[in-house]
Order: sequence, then structure tokens, then C-alpha cells
Amino acid sequence: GRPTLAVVGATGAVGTVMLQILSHRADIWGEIRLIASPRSAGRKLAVRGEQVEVAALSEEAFDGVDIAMFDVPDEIAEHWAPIAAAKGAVVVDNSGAFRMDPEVPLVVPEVNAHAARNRPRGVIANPNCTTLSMIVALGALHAEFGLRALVASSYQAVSGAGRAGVETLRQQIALVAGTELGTTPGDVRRAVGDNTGPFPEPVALNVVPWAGDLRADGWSSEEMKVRDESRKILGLPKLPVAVTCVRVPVVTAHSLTLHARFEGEVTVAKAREILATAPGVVLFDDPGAGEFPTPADVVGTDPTWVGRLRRALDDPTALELFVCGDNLRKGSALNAVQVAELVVRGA
Ligand code: 2RA
Repeated sequence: GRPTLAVVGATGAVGTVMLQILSHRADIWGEIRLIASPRSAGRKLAVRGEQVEVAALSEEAFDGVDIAMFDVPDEIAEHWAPIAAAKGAVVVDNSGAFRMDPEVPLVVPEVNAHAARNRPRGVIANPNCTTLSMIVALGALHAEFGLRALVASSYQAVSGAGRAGVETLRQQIALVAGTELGTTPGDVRRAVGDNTGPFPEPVALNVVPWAGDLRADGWSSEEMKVRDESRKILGLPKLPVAVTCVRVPVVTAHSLTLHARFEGEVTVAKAREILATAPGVVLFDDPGAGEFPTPADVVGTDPTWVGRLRRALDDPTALELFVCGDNLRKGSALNAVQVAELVVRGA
């Protein structure tokens, strides 16, 4: 029969998008079981045009499940993913709990589908949304040119921080709309008060050079994730990576600027050819005609969009580019669904 899929964390920001994506892709699934915290159990959610009741997370909830996609906090994943795996499910986990475990593959189907086959713990990890927002384009360039170093800056949407992030931006925008705030030091902060939600500073009328928690020597956890995960996915454990992660007042779709240095000289013509034909990538790059991707245009779409492609002025081996993608789709839910489909196809 057709495989049974469980969606664990079905009511969250990413879980909601998982259900939408499952409702629109070719339907390869038998039962789709929705699982969430006991607080959400009993709610009904639409998937494939039907209302499905949410079950509470428990051992029995995994009975007969072939593949379980998890989008839950790290400590919940750490506890429950091994339980689901012990019951015979292949777990596709979107938390940070297993990504750097050497016995857990970290998979982006367009880049390293082969890695999904070797999963001794029964767990496959889904990368962080910031890594995923650039890695399909970067992976295609690496396959042809051989990546040697990466410098990146992110422009991250508030939905990366879940529903609370989106609520915070909306409330702050309501407080500053129609005012003349943003003209004297601290005026936005005073208008917003303590209402900074998951962010350390106001995000409306602002940019905040911070995402995640503090790590050693002033780096943020988000910056370390981009570095560590890119190295693992590309199979370049020593790749020099410098990242600065920044939160911007965008609801959904992460963007990044990349400075990528390769083994030898590169040409924009060849890079355009690679990106124009790479699966999952759309090259939208004609600045003379005002054409480059922006979050407002790419939100709700599946591909990684690339614009502003240039060769570095002072280094013929390096490219500059701007990438943009929906952090809830390819950045999280879509990649997890693609990995689940890969497993079903026998990868
Ligand atoms: C963010 N990548 O955007 C993080 C969390 N998934 O906040």
C-alpha cells in the first residue's frame, strides 16, 4: 500500500506550510497523520481537501508510520525522533538537534540527494532556513566551478522566528504606521516599548544584525549554522565561511548576498548558463530593466531566485550574487517534503 506520513508539529508556522504543500504536490501518500502537542490535539486542519483531526504526540501516534516529518523545538525533536525511528519510521527532522550529527545526513535533494541513503539512526536532518535559502544556487555553482571560500550576509524575514516573529512585526508596524518615527535616536524603540517579541531590538523601520543565540567570540548560532551546514552539505569540511545574519522587516522570504570564490577563473556567461539550467533555481537578473528578485515578489514560490550576478571586480575567481527564497517553503517545509518523497522513491 501507499506509505503513511506523519506531520509532527502540524499546527506551527512551518507545519501549516507542510500541509499546504502536501495538498498541492502529486499525492503519493496513503494516510497523512497530523501530530502536535497535547495542547493542540483535537483541532482539525485541512490537508488534501479534507479535515483531519490532530493527534497528541505519543508513542502510539507513530504506529504504522513510514515517514515522519518533524517541525518542533530542538529538545522535543531530540526526545521524540529516536522514538519514532525505533518504531520503524524514517524521520525527516527540521530542528537543529541532529544536523551536525555525523550519523545523520543533512540533505538538500538538488545538491546531495545521495547522502539520504546512509541514515544509520533512521533520521535525516533538514537544514536551517538561511542555509537552504542559498544552498541550491551555491551548490550548482560549486558543482561546476569548485567553491573555495564564501562570504555571506543574510536579510532574514521575521517568520523565520515562527508565528511570534510575524505577530511582533505586525504589531510594531501598527504602532509606527503614519507617524514620523525613525528620525531621532531611540524614537522607534520608545514607540514599540518592550514589545520586541523574539528579537533583541525593534524590527519595524529597522534592521537588526542578530539571529539566534550568542556563541563563542561574538558569533550568533544562526551564523554558525550557515557555516557548519554549508560545509556538511557541500562536502567541504574546511571551507572558509564568513557570515553575518541580519533580521529585516519582511514577513516571509529570506535573502542573502554572496561573495563566492572558486578554484579558477569564472565568467558571468558560464555562471548564468549554470544557474539558468539548475533545477530549483530561477535566474531573474536584468537590472537595466529593473529585474531582480525581492522578498515581496518571491514569497509563496518554490525556487531559489538569483539576481545581481557579477564577477568580482578585483578577483577573476569570484562571483557576487543576490539570492532570495521563501524561508517557509524551500527554506523548511518544501525541502522536508522533497526529502520524504526521495525516501519513498528508494533513495
Ligand atoms: C530564523 N533560521 O530565521 C532561523 C530559524 N529557523 O530565525
